[in-house]
This record gives sequence, C-alpha cells and structure tokens, in this order.
Amino acid sequence: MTRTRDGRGLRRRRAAAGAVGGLAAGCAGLAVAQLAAALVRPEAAPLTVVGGAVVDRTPTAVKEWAVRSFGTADKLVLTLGTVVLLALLAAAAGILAVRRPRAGCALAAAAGALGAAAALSRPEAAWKDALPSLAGGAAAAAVLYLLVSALRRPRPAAGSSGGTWPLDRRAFGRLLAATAAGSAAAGYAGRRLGAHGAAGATASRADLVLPPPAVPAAPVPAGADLRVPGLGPFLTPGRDFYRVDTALVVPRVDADTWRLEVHGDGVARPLSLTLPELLARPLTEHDITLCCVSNEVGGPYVGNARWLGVPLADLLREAGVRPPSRGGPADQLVARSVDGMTIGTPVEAVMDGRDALLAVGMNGEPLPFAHGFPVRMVVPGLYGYVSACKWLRELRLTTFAAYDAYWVRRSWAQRAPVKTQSRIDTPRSFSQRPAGPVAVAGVAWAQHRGIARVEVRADGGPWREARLGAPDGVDTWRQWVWPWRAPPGRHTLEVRATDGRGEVQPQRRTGTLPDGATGWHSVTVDVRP
Ligand SMILES: Nc1nc2c(c(=O)[nH]1)N[C@H]1C(S)=C(S)[C@@H](COP(=O)(O)O)O[C@H]1N2
Ligand SMILES: [Mo]
Repeated sequence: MTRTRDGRGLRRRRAAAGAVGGLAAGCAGLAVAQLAAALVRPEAAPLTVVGGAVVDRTPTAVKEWAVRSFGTADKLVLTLGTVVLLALLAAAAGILAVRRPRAGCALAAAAGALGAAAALSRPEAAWKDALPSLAGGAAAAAVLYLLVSALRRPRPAAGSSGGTWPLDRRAFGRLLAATAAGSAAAGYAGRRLGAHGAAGATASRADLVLPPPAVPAAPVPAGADLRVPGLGPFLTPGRDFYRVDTALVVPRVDADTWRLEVHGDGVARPLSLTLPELLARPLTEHDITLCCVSNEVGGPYVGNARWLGVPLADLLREAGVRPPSRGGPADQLVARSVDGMTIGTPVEAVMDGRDALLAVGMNGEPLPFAHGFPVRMVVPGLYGYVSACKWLRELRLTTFAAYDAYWVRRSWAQRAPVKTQSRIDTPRSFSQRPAGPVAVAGVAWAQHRGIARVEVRADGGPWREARLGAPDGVDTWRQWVWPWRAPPGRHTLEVRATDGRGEVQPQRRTGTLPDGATGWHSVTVDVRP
C-alpha cells in the first residue's frame, strides 16, 4: 500500500482518524452515561436533561413555532438536534486530541460537565442528577486518550521512521472495535436496567383496580354522538387524546411508592397520602373536555374524556383549606409533578362547586402513562396549563402574588379560563366534493358555561343554526351538524358558537399567547359541478 507522505494529506488523514476516534469516544461516553442514568435516575440521562434544559430556556415564541411546525414530533426533532450537536462536539474533540491530547480530552470532559450543568439547572434536580453526564464525560475523555495514544504511537513495523506517524493502524482499529463493543454492552445494560425500572411502574398500573365511583356519571346521552362521518367520537379514546407536555421521556411513576403531599398557606392539617389512602375516599366520575391554550383556531389540542377521581375540594376541605371568599389566605393552588412542572390554579375555582378532580381514571381505565399516571388534576373550564397537572406529587397553597408557575414565568397569563371555540371537522379545508347535500359538522366547547348555539354560514351569507348533539353537561364539548346544499364553485364555510351565558364567540382573530386564541374557524371547499 502506498502512503501519502506529503504533510497536507497526512494532516487530513490524522484529522479524519481523530474525528472517527472522537465519535467513538462520544458514543462510549453516551452509553456509559445512559447506564449511569439507569442506575441513578432515568430522567437524568444526558440527552433528556440537555433537551429539557433547552425546552426550559426556549423563548415562548420559538416554542409556539416548534409546536405549530412539528406538532408532537417537536420532541423527536429536539432530541435529534441534540444528538447532531453532540456528534459535532465529539468529532471536534477527536480532531483536537490528535494534535493536543490533553486539550481534546478536556473538551470531551467539558461536554460532560455541560450536561451535568444542564441536569442541575432543571426544576426538581438533585445533585446526583449530575452523575450520569459527569461519568459519560470522563469515559469519553478516557477512551479518547487511549485512541489518540494509538494514533501517536510509532508504527511497530520494522524499518518505520519512528516518528509519530504513520499511525499504528492495527492498535487503533483494535481499540475502535473494543470501544464499539464496550459501548454496545453499556448501552444494552442501560436499556435492560431502564426496562427493569419501568417494569415496576408498568406492573403497578396493571395491578391497579379502580374502585367504583360513589357518584357515577350518567351514561352519555344517546344523541350526544351525532355519528357524522369525519367527526371524531364524543368521548376521545386515550390513544387518540392529544398530548401536550414538556417531558422528553414520559415519566413512569410506580404507584406503589407514589405519595401526594398537601401543604402551604392556610393548610390546618397537611396531608401525605399513598394511592390506596387517596382511593379510600369517595370517587366521582365526570365527563370533562380538556383543551390546551396553545390550540390555534381550528387546532387539534382538545379532547373529551370520562374522568374518575377524588373531588379536589373535599380533599382541600379535609386539609382545612378555605377559599379566599371565605377568608382563606391562599388564592393559588400550585400543583407540582414528579418531573418538576408547576401549574397554578385559582383556589376559588377549585372550591366553587365544579367537578375539579384528582383523576385516577380516564375512560374506565387507570390513566395512561402519557396522561399522568397515577394521578393528575382536571378542572372543568380552565386551560390545561393552569389546571391539569399530570404525574402529580404535591399540592401547595400560596398566592398569585407570591409565586409564578412554570408557564407564567414564560409570559403566559396567570389565570386562563377556557375561551369559547368551535371547529369545522368535516368537510376538510381544501377538500373537493361533488355538488349536492353535504353534512357540515364539528365540535364546539365553552367548558363550565356550556354551548347554547352553533351557527354556520357559507360565503359570508346569513348565519344558519346548526343542529346540536344532546348536551352531556356544561363541562363537555358539543358536536354539531349543518346540512348544506353545496353549489358548484369554491366556497368558504365559517362557524361560531354561543356559550351558555349567551356570549357569542368573538370574530377577532388573536394568537394563543397569553391566554388562548380567539376567532372563527373557516374552511375552503371546492365543489365540482
Ligand atoms: N407534569 C405536566 N403536566 C402537564 C403538562 C406538562 O408539561 N407537565 N402540560 C399541561 C398542559 S399545557 C396541558 S394542555 C395538559 C395536556 O394534558 P394531556 O397531555 O393529557 O392532553 O397537561 C398539562 N399538564
Ligand atoms: Mo396546554
């Protein structure tokens, strides 16, 4: 084999080998960190904490854009972005290490320290969350040192020049193979351990038998579901229910070790409850439509479910809490999740008689992990970010003056009752259809006020009243349908709802920030002659 002896080619080959070594060291570091995280805390894995720290710091406008552009895939995009950055950093450390081994290895270790800093910056971080990233950085630095040592070692072949190059390709190759094997083994062990940890949570969910409700919900009225093709079911199945949260990895909480703490201002009797203790209280079942403040006009982040849970007001009364209207000192209830989300809800709303629940069941089953197992909050009439904390672990009573919850610190409103909205689900915008009768249908919601009327109009003409599905209380959406005789041509359909208080949904289009979008939804349809 001929070797390029000129300096340029040599440098290029050394740099390439260094980059390969850096990437291998990076993989080894990541695998070791993953294994350490499985031992310490799965949420402390480097990709998770770095991604989470980025989420925490992303300006709200960028986050809204990401949710709009990528939907729920925003998390995948973020993780892939982090991996690409890490790979670039690893390659750079490798290239640097060929010329200056100490500096290159220090860069690898520094990447680990950066991961540790990200871990410690997360809400709810414990000091040990720094360990996986530090271990990963140290492993990457050590492996990189070994690899570049092989690159700098004189080639053992007889008669070689004895300089620092050509490299000892055999030793380098052997070390690369060993690194790959070691990384794979550490990665595999981490996965097995992680699966083992999650197995406890999975078993605890499988074993959970939900007690029957003391106050069951009436069956959904026969006419609530209009069964129009193109319209979703009245009750949204868990697997189709929208998911909005900051968790890059869905927390899998073991119900057997779960506890809820209730304390704070005006709490005469603080509570610390296990799940069986919570479930020993009378449960209520209630249909509630949940929606996200980030839902644009016509958007998908709304769903309706039958929830089973402990009435939150009863639990608060048990703890000695009084609402502000009865002289209580706290006007804000701050719910905190196992992953450090904080969600602030008006105490007055929670205790005004509505069915605010600490939910354990969704559509007849324990909550899915993605929707907050084992316990989450649901409060009719409030957007999710001010009411619906998933993976709940603490309820603290305080004031709005004294404390800003997670999203409030990121420029969303402190209080956010749901705004009246209506959506056309069929026909779809920009769809084509033959002229003739068309069932225009959708949903409308104004939780805790109810929907009194839905109107539709075509091409800016007179408003026509739609037929509503039977009401299932004021806390759920209502389906609606309007028979349209579609003439040929391009048409615009618009919808607007009136809530149970007689307020017509405003036409003015506003964005989602700071407290929810307003405006009428419209679709454009092409009708063939
Ligand atoms: N722990 C936790 N709870 C959370 C969130 C979160 O990010 N973390 N997001 C909230 C928001 S913004 C909404 S809209 C609802 C969504 O609930 P879902 O994912 O079950 O539909 O959960 C709320 N509860
Ligand atoms: Mo939300």
